[in-house]
Amino acid sequence: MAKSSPTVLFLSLTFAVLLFLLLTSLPRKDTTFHHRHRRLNLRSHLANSRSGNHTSVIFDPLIADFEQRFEDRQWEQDHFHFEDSTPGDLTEWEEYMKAENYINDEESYNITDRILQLFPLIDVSPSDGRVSAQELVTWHLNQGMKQMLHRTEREMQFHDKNKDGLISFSEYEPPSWTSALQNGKTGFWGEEHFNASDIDGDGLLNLTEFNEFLHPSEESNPKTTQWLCKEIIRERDTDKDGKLDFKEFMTGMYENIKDLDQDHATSHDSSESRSKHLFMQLDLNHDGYLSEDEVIPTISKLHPSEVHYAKDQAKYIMSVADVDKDGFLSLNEMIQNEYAFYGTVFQDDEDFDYYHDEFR
Ligand SMILES: *[C@@H]1O[C@H](CO)[C@@H](O)[C@H](O)[C@H]1NC(C)=O
Ligand SMILES: *[C@@H]1O[C@H](CO)[C@@H](O)[C@H](O)[C@H]1NC(C)=O
Ligand SMILES: *[C@@H]1O[C@H](CO)[C@@H](O)[C@H](O)[C@H]1NC(C)=O
Ligand SMILES: *[C@@H]1O[C@H](CO)[C@@H](O)[C@H](O)[C@H]1NC(C)=O
Ligand SMILES: [Ca+2]
Ligand SMILES: [Ca+2]
Repeated sequence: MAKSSPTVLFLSLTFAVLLFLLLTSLPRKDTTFHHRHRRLNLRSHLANSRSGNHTSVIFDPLIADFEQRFEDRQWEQDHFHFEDSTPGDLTEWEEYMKAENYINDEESYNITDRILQLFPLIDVSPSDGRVSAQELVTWHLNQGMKQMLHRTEREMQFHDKNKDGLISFSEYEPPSWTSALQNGKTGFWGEEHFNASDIDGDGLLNLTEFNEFLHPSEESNPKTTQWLCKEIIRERDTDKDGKLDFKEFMTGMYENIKDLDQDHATSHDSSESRSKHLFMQLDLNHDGYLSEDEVIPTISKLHPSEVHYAKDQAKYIMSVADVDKDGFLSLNEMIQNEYAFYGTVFQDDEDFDYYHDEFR
């Protein structure tokens, strides 16, 4: 058989062309278009706050503004039953899609640029060209508190019937989803709770006080902390003696707070001795009961505050983006792992075949 047979030449050429096509089509999917597999989604806190769920804090204030706008609109419709749209307006769905398309278009919303702009705002204590875990926690906490205060202002408008900028207990009507918890004086949104948030005791809540009323776990005012402790005991105090014995502690509390016991977390003790150990740690005066003062350390587990969520988020981001594991994020690490910061709003579009088709 001749070496230069035209058939062999044809076959090897065909093979080469096929190989070329295969090689050029593969990397396109995995690298070049990598980022486009991810789509940022706007969400609503409203659905979650209705069921008492906490949603994660948004890293970029620009995205938070978008979400807030939709949330406000949804909230208005829920509370004031506004018409969905007046003629000529875009419908809510159209505006929503417009905003989502905006933040998913690299020309209009450039994530790398956003990180470049936000970096100096996060890197502040000290401004040393790298972001520490603590700086990340502070950033998320500040964003979370800002978003929380905005929602409180909105609630305030709704409840403030006489428009004096203050809420009286008779003006306040708890949202319908809490009706099961409500029995007038005690319990969340009851009169005792209201009074505890009324820092200066004038019978009216201003914005600061109302914000604390809606978020008692932020524990900024000692009266609220004291009320919360009373409530923690009341909910679990089956024999109604005003304190928790070991049995009540085990039935109503231990499961949710067991990782408070840091020094025992890694030991191999039996679970019974671990729970006894934690109970004894909390029972400061060793009388065999937990009193209101003694359950203060359990608040952070039973009613997690914004700090808790901010820490969780910072921990997650550090685990993904601190590539050299030096405990800091360099600007480069942030840009290389930019989607880690948008973890709360992006969705891998594996589930979204529509976008697969569009980008392939
Ligand atoms: C709230 O969280 C619970 C448990 O994590 C979940 O089952 C429920 O679907 C969530 N509710 C909403 C509205 O997301
Ligand atoms: C996004 O911004 C970066 C940094 O300024 C730039 O290098 C990149 O080309 C921009 N991308 C687009 C699609 O404009
Ligand atoms: C709340 O405070 C008001 C006075 O501002 C008082 O009249 C009322 O009895 C208090 N309610 C409770 C449940 O402590
Ligand atoms: C609300 O009242 C408290 C207590 O008097 C005060 O510390 C706080 O600054 C007030 N907040 C606003 C927004 O006026
Ligand atoms: Ca005790
Ligand atoms: Ca690092």
